[in-house]
Amino acid sequence: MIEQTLVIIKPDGLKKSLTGNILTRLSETKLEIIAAKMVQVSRELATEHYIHLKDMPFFEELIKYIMGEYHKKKVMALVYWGEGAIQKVRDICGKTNPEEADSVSIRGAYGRITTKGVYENVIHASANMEDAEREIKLWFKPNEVITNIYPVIEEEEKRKIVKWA
Ligand code: 3AN
Repeated sequence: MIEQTLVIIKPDGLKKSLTGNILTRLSETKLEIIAAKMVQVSRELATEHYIHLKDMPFFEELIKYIMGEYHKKKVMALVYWGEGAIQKVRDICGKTNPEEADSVSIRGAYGRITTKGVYENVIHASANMEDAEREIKLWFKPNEVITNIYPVIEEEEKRKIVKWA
């Protein structure tokens, strides 16, 4: 099935200059990149993204980690698209726990567990189609994605915008 999946290169990945290595590994999937941008993650975005983990003891540390409090205050967000995209990307990422992840996977090669017990696993990838849709709609506006993946609506809106001077 043709699918789309959200990938985030997390602050530790950027701090460790792993962007190129990670994108190269992901290119093995032969999937297409249909959206990409740098993001400074707000507390609101971080909380919404990890809402399913809000009752976990490591939640606050996880929020600080994805906001870049421990590395750089930026992440790279991408959407990969193509046949079996979700599983193909998850396979290359490896298991959530970097110590359990296959050592040739991205997380196995580059991830670590901090002394506070947070998994710094350098990359996020959507777990299933439902999560992918929720996450892509959270991180990207329709006009930032070059392929029509979800239905859109058009609305007139008058508001202040910032443009190049
Ligand atoms: P995945 O990112 O593999 O889909 P989730 O959604 O369960 O896994 O977890 C999101 C993030 O929360 C992980 N990438 C990791 O940074 C952190 N995390 C998950 N489980 C734990 C745990 N048991 N201890 C510490 N951090 C965790």
